[in-house]
Amino acid sequence: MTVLRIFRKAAAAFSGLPRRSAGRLPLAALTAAVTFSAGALSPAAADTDFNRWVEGFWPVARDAGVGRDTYRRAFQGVTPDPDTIRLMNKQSEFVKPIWEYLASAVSDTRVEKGREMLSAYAPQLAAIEQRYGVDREAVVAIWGMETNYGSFMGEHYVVRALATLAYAAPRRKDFWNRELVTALKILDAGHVQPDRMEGSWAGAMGHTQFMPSSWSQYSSDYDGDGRRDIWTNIPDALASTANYLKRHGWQSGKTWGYEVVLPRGFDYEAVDEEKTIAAWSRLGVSRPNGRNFPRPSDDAVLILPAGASGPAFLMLRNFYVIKRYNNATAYALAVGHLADRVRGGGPFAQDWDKRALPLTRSQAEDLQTLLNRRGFNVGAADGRVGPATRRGIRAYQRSVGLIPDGYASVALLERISAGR
Ligand SMILES: [Ca+2]
Repeated sequence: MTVLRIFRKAAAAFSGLPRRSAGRLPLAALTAAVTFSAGALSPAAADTDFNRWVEGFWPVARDAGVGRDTYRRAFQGVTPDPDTIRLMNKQSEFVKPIWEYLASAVSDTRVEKGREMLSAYAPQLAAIEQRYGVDREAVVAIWGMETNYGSFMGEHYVVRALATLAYAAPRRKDFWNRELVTALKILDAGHVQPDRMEGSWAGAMGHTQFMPSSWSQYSSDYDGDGRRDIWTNIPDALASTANYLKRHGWQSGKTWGYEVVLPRGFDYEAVDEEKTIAAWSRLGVSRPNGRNFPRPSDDAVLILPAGASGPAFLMLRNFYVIKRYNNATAYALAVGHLADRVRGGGPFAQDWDKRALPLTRSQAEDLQTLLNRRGFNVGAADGRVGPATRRGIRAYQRSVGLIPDGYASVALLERISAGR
């Protein structure tokens, strides 16, 4: 699952995740990719090598039940995908500030279009809501986030993208092999024609950007024509998204979370903890504009996506279900907020503090190294800010009398670099 999520994340970067520009090319990249990008072999020679690989892969597909004709049609004229080669080793360096990400992910245009889709597919969405218990706005919001309501599905032929990865990716060959076999089985069963099997450079497919393995487990045949067609049949795709959320534990009739306001003198030790909403209320946590929490007994986690100077949120179970679609806080917050906006809600009440810039990957590595050196053990310095790093940051913040919000900001790095 972890691998799947990493690559779904990579795939979704092209449909609206925090966009990160090119960073360092790791040494591991200098394998098969060189064959195409740096001219170690001529393109023709590379294609011959690829063709041999395609022939060699046939027994694997055959043993999985793929027909010879399907295989031949699927690979007709297929060459390695240069976009996939270029992007498969790209390291993310920049982390887009969450306010910039949200501004583009939940733009007025996307909100407007979401409302149009809600009305255009009203009967289907009502039936899907009834069947899966997932509210229509959440389904539409994921559709909007993944492919801008089907206007951008990636334009890559899925078999080509996955075969390129199975052939040339320096790591996780088994994963790509399995995804490719599954994609071929989808063609073999006639769910979609090869020329319509569109997806991202990393094989996330159709309106909902499912990897083939997700398609196998979670796709749905809404109209009952025997095909689970997430590429050209919008109700099939929307039902598949609802099914995915339901199967990952979506709680019917509940929201994803709430924007909240923290009281003066709030004890930030409670950040990242889970308590009932009633318990949060007792600590003085409230909703902006005097609104009530509808269900005080729900459990919720308090998060500060950009530190103590930005908006705060109480996240319910459904927020973490959305993260199963794409394991990024910014993504899940954007989906939840887009759903609320599509439903008629307004923008967040609190402003982001745009000075609270997040760290790039290499800056995060530097911060981790410095924290380790100062005795705040955060584990390996890998440039990824996870729970261990946040714990270390909080311990450091406490030790120097800062608000322990655990946020890895540029200001924090500057301070610790200066030896303070
Ligand atoms: Ca169908």
